[in-house]
Order: sequence, then structure tokens, then C-alpha cells
Amino acid sequence: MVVKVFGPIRAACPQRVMACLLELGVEFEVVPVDLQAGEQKQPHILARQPFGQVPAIEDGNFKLFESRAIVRYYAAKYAARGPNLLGKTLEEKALVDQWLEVESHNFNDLVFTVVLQLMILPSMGEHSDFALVRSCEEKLKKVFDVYEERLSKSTYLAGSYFSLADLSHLPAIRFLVDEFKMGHLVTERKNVNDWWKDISNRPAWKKLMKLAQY
Ligand SMILES: N[C@@H](CCC(=O)N[C@@H](CS)C(=O)NCC(=O)O)C(=O)O
Repeated sequence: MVVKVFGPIRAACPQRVMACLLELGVEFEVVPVDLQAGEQKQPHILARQPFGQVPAIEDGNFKLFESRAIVRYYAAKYAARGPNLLGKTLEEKALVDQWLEVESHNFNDLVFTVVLQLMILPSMGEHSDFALVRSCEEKLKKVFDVYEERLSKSTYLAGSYFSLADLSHLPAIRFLVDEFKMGHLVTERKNVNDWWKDISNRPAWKKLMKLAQY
């Protein structure tokens, strides 16, 4: 049964799911959702994601929403066949969870605000709040400083292996680097830069970038 992923291939949260499925070698089909047209607020998507957002998945009779819950589910389901994305021991798993929480609560919200201000609002004919963008950029510098320190001691965020904690950062960092010319946040930090080059060169991510036709 091919997994259905609801969401445009160019949106960051669906990309988190697709990157994970590609890492694990799970076949999937993208069911496009037109965010510009507000399709995510239509009943057929609300039935899958009651907050009117993407992604959601359908896997046989099983349905799930929330990108990080979805990647945790597939990493556990296919733990035996793909890379060790979740950690093996209790402590490894706890460290993956810790950095996934950091990604979700300390990092992602700042990038999402930048995406809203520099991409979504202008596409709706509304003005961007550049002071807010600058403030997010300042806060992101502090987050990347924490990453720089962590990555000076550890090849990946949760330890010596690529995990969901790293994977989960890929879509948002791509937005910063490729869409918003904020690549200096990465390149000014040696360890963050080495880490970004490593994780963004993984075959699964490169394949997704090709599928998304960037
Ligand atoms: N916590 C949710 C966030 C989902 C989310 O913010 N999705 C964005 C795309 S990346 C979206 O649907 N935006 C359209 C909207 O909110 O109306 C998840 O990770 O799945």
C-alpha cells in the first residue's frame, strides 16, 4: 500500500515527512493541497487535519497528522530497515527527543514567522513587518550559537548518528538559505556549516529537492 502524503511538495512541514519516508525507503504518493487557495480549510482536508493545515498521511486504514508525530511513527515502524533515526537506547532516544523539541519550540517558530512575513503575506498582497523579521533573525543567531556549541562536540545534534532531530531541521534551514538569503546564519558557524553540508547532501534530501523541482 503506497502511503499518501497530503500537502504541497514545496511546503516545509510536508517535506519533513517526505524526507523521512525517502530516508526509510517507503514508497509514497503526494496528494497536492493548494495552500494559496485555502484548500487546507476545506472539509475534505479538515477531516484529515482538524486545524486546517498540512501534512496528513493515509496509510491503508491508518490516518495521522502532525509532521513530527508522522516521522516518529515511520521511524519506529521501519526501525529495522532504515537508518537509526530514533536512537537505540533509552538515553539515545531521549536525546533525539530533546533536540526534536528544540527544533519544534526554539527554532521552527522563528523560521515560520520569517516565512509568514517574507513569503505568505506578500503573496496575499499584505505588507511584511521587517522589524519582526530582524528580531527573528537575531533570535535565530542565538539558536544557531547553541547548535554551534553542540556540534563542536557531536557530529549530529543527538549524537554520532543522523537522526530525526537533524532531519527535522532540513526544510526550514533550506528556506533560510535558499529563499531568504539568510545563509550567513549557517556559513558563519563552522560546525553548523559542516553539519548543514552533510545533512543536505544526503541522497534522500537531494532526491526530495529534485522531486520538488527547485
Ligand atoms: N505542527 C504542524 C504545523 C503544520 C503547518 O504549519 N503547516 C503549514 C505548512 S508548512 C500549513 O499548513 N500552512 C497553511 C495554514 O496554516 O493555513 C505540523 O508540523 O504538521
